[in-house]
Amino acid sequence: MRYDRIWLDARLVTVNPALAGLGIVEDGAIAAKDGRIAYVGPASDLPVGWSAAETVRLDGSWVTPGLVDCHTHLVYGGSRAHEFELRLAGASYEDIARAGGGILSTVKATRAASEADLIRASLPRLDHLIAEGVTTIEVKSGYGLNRDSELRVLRAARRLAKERPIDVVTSFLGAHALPPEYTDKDQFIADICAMIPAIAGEKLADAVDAFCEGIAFSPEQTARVFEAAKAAGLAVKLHADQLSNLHGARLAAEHGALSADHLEYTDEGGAIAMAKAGTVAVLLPGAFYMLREKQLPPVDAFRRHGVRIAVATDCNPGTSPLTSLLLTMNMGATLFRLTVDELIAGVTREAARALGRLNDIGTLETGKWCDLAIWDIERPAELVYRIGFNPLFQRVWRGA
Ligand code: DI6
Ligand code: FE
Repeated sequence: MRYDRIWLDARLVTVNPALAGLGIVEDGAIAAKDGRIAYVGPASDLPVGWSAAETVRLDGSWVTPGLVDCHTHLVYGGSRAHEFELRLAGASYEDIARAGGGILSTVKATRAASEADLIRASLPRLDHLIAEGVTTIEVKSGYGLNRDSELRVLRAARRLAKERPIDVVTSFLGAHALPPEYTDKDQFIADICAMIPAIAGEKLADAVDAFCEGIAFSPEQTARVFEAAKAAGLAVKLHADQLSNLHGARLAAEHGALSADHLEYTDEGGAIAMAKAGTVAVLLPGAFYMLREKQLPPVDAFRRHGVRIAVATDCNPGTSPLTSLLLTMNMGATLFRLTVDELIAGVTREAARALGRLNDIGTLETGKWCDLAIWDIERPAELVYRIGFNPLFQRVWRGA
């Protein structure tokens, strides 16, 4: 067998579910051919007579799958740093929203931005994630809230994959907030549903998301969005039970959602429904931290019922201005008491599952894309333990 590239003397965190724990292989080798993994496993089991155009010796460095940030609102215009100052001075999220701030201030700035402006604003955020070994990112729309602006955000998100060596998965989050030109939420939902066929036709979105919450949209309105998505052949996911329990987790599960996200107020029934449907729980400790939330997501119920857990940055200008998946892992440990194994699986295998991409990425297994993060660490726990330190040695996307 002739490989394009082989990495030897590696310690592999394969996250292969057929192996125990994180699927660690000491004295491992991994080889790429045409961008995909052609061999992964103990160096001693390499096929006899292998050769490679390039051989890299890693001196015992750790290799994980490239990281997957499976929930972001990375593409937006403007900044909300001033609102953060107001909040520090005592203003509430609601005070700010009433004064025209909050989500709507980002909507205004996003609508005013060209596609080029949006790309320019998003690249530094993307580069920060890339510098920590992220090789796949999900990006949601939801700050445009009219046809033109939502399409522009989705196009900008797709363009990011041409500007950088990264895979971008997109979600249409038209049902994020009621824009100022509407008073009737049902009418807005009808108009959002009417946009979905064109978005699917142009392949601008891989999935449809919604914000099911008292301050956003009801379960009934969310269900209408899900039906429209299904009719257009798109997967669904949901911002569920973040600030109150509207049984969004159960609703998402009943619609076969890839994931339900946030979930602080989800109850045991929601966890059971998610387990049955195979809906991944995407936990977002950055938003929990930023909002000084007290209600913890029901991690034990998820574990008991076998719900898969992913973690993500939720990178957005209001409630999670976070562009570090490593810091997110640390927050997941300190705030949610997730284990190191859960967190590493949560930014690789389970994040890939939450995007419906597990066949292609998320673990080190033969046939998947050769997306790798190579780390200068002594043990995997260091990825979770350190705060504000980036031990990435090298990032590999599609074998190069
Ligand atoms: N949940 C959130 O926390 C954010 N969006 C959402 O669906 C809030 C976004 C913002 O304040 O801009
Ligand atoms: Fe979000």
